[in-house]
Amino acid sequence: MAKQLRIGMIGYGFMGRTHSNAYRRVTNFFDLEYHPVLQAVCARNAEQVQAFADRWGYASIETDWRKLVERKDIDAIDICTPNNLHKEMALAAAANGKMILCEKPLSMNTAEGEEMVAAIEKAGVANTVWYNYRRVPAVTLAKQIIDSGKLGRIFHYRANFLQDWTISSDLPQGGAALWRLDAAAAGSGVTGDLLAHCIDTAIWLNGSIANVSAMTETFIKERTHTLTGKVEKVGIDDACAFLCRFQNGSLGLFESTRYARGHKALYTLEINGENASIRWDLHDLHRLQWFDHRDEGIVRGWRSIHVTDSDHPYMKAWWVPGLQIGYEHTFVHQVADFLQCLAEGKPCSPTFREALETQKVCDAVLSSAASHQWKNV
Ligand code: SOE
Repeated sequence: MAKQLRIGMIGYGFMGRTHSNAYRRVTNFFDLEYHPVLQAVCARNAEQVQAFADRWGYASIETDWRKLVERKDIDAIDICTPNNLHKEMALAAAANGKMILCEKPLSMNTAEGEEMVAAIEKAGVANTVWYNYRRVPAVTLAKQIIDSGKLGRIFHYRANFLQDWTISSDLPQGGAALWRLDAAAAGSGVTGDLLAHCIDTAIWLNGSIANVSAMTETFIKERTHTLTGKVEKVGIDDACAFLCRFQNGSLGLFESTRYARGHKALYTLEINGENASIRWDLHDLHRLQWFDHRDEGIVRGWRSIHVTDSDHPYMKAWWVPGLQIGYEHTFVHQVADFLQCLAEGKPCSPTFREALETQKVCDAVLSSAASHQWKNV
């Protein structure tokens, strides 16, 4: 008989949908001791949250998240709200002994993140942060290849996350869909929203970042605020680029913007070692590009590995070799890993503590951009 993990989710936006889909599908594909149960979903608008609950199969609703975290019939709280609410919710959930799955980035800044780490470690509750791109099979495969030492000494790490959806100056800031443009809700712009993904993957693949030199720009300085109706200053970074040194001596180059016309979610990464290089591109997420200098000269070149074989990470659980999976599956993988770790009594990466490392890099990036100086992480 499966053990139940009763989920109470707060928020039902884009991430609420990806997480709900993952909870619903995970046990159809993965053999797990724990099975998620969609116990309750919480948001302020009763009518809308009920409609969400009906669509996704949640057994009940709440309109006050404090009630949700106190409920005895909930084992884990999933925080899918704007970033400014993560800390308060995580502290309350931890105080009530709940496990926590928190959307990225962990917090608004390092200070908040430290409080959250202290609280969950004191409570001793299982926790994870949804940095989903680690769990694209091709990215997990990159991790396995790098860890096997095949690349040799690492020289360079390069990552981009490019979008174009905020170019119009008519786009307001704040409110349900556009809180990412409001510094009070998001903490930062592309640094916390997009580069945080790149940084999380980079630290996972290539180790800690020692120091950074960054520049940011806010191209549209004022936008109407949805909540006040007034034209207000924009406090987020629209674009950010930074250089860094990793602890292993390699050099990093990162760029993110929401002003790269034509790019919708172009997350790319590349790592160059003395023997070999790896490239990956979210728009072609099931492929890993591989170049090995040790191949015989006349056939040496970039290989495109179609990461769909049953010996590739996660793929055994899905269809048959050659048939690819996509974006939503990364969230299914994260739930599968969380439940598996729970059964084994192990932490599920990235934990709050690991995600705090990303937060520290984000803070160093923003501080470097503001001061025009290199900053240690
Ligand atoms: C923003 O557009 C966004 O949805 C991010 O918030 C996500 O984290 C990223 O995966 C895709 O882009």
